[in-house]
Parts: sequence; structure tokens; C-alpha cells
Amino acid sequence: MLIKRPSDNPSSDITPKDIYLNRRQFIAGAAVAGAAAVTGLGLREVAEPSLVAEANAKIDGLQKSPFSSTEKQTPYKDVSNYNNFYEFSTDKYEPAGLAKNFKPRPWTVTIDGLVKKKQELDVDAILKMAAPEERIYRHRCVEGWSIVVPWIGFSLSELIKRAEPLGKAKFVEFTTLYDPKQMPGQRVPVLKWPYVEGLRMDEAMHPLALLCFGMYGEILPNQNGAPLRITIPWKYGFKSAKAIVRIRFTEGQPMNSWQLSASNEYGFYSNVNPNVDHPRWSQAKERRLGEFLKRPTLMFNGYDQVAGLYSGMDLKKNF
Ligand SMILES: Nc1nc2c(c(=O)[nH]1)N[C@H]1C(S)=C(S)[C@@H](COP(=O)(O)O)O[C@H]1N2
Ligand SMILES: [Mo]
Repeated sequence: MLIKRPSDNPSSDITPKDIYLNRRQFIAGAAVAGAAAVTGLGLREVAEPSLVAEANAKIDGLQKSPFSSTEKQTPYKDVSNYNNFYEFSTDKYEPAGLAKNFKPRPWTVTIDGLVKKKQELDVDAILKMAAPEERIYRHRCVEGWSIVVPWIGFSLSELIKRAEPLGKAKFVEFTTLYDPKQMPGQRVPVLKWPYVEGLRMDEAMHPLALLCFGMYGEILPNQNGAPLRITIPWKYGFKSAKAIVRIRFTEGQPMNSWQLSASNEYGFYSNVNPNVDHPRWSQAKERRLGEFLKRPTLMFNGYDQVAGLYSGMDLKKNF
């Protein structure tokens, strides 16, 4: 696998940041490391039992994607500290802290519904299905802010193809973990838990739809949806479900959490569309995190290559 374990780093490569961010495993190894310092063994040896895909572990061998934006990337500290993740909190500054002890491993993802290969997959088996790519995508929240993020993953179609959906399968539903012990926001009924999202099959198969497990060269931090999320760059951010435990193939259009909570405000499609206002605010402009002036929002968030998926559809009705 291309995920570099901390133990694969020559000790000279280990920066203070690596040590800080992987501190739990380093603390676990600390007693041994102390001994190693005395005996002259390197960290290489002592860190060996530590795990693969910890938050912030580096991901090696990333392919560059032709879909990447060349716009200025939003700083990591903003993308990892300003999060919509209602399972933890409705306050965007809180998930980073509240998700610190969240356990993204071990983790299984159930693939079921209308597929030939119903199965339970270990998340790390999913990560190995295809070569990881870096995709620098714009991400537009329905609330009017946007970010540019170097996500890491591969096309969702890679997983879908392997599941062998039946001809009847027309939609894909994604379900987030339900675990109020770990996710304090789920103790409050702000949404109907668990969080669910859905895509039409051709949307899910579009090469831009990303199955995502990393960002900024590293494994995802918990607040950004570890261990596995989707990132659908032409749709409002809420379609990009985090911490996915189930991928189900259906014949009928699945409901999604936001539609369930306010169907007059949030539709199934939720394509970024500057011409269709949210009932309570305009969608014509957006503010890039860290910038002062607003910029115009682009149709499909600028991803014109998806337009064909919606030809003949009234996108005012199908918002
Ligand atoms: N399970 C789950 N997924 C979710 C959300 C959520 O509250 N719960 N929020 C959505 C919204 S509104 C946005 S804008 C993005 C934010 O992703 P980010 O924090 O990685 O930027 O996650 C989406 N996925
Ligand atoms: Mo959002």
C-alpha cells in the first residue's frame, strides 16, 4: 500500500508536526523509545507495531489529477478547524476538538442493496482498491462559504464497479456512522440520525465523484470525515457525506437528511446553482474562507463537465 507508516520514515524525516500529530502512538511507544535511545536503536525499529492509516499519516505515491483546480488552496488550518459536522456540533469551530478521540479504525463499510457483491469491507481494503490521487477541488457550502482543498482518494466509480450493481439499481445511498457515545451531536435531534445522502447512479459514476480518505497529503483528520467520505464538487457541501459506514444501491430515489429536515429548502440534487436561491438567502455569491470580498458562484461550481447529466431537467424544480 502507498500509505507510508510512520515507521517507514527515516528518523531524519520525522518533523515536529508528524510527532505532534501522531503523538498518541508515539506516547504508546515512548517507554520503548526511551530504552532505544539508550541502546542506540532507531525509531524505525521501535515504531514498527504502530498502525497504518492514523489521522495525519502521510500518503505516498499520489497521482496528480487533471481535474485539479489551479486556484490558491485554502490553508489547512482553516479547512480542519471550520467544519460542518453536525454529529459533533452545529458550531463549526467545535468538531475539530470534539472529534479528537473519535475512532476511525477498525472500521467496516457495508455494501448492500441491489448489488451482486453484497459485502462488508474493511476500510483499509477499500483504500487499496485504486491508486490514490490528489484532486484539488472547489467546495461550496450551501451556506455561502467556499474552500479549495487538495483532497485525496479515487473515483467512487472504482468501488461501485467492484460491487457490481444490478441493472435495477438507479441510486446510491450513503450512511454515516451512528454512535452517540462518540458523536455528541447525535444526542441532540437537530437532524434525523444517522446522516444519509444519496446520488443518482450516473452522478455517482461520474469521474469527478471522489471517494475520499485524505487531504493535504495526509490521512483525513476526524473532523473532515475520517476514515471515508465522499466529495462531490459540483454539489453543495452537504451532499459530501462523512464517516461512511454503508453504501446501499436502490431502485427508488433515497431521501437525504437535509431534505428530511426541510424539503422546501434542500432538494435531492443540490447542484451548485447561482440562479436558484435558497428560500432564505441568495446563492449568487460566495465567500472563500480567508477572503474579504465575495466572488460570484459558478453554475455546477464551475464543473461544467457534469452539465450533460442534467440535460432536459428543470433545475429550478429539481433543486
Ligand atoms: N455526516 C455528515 N456529513 C457531512 C456533514 C454533516 O454534518 N454530517 N456536513 C456537510 C456539510 S454542510 C459540509 S459543507 C461538508 C463540510 O466538509 P468539511 O468539514 O470537510 O469542509 O460536510 C458535509 N458532510
Ligand atoms: Mo455545507
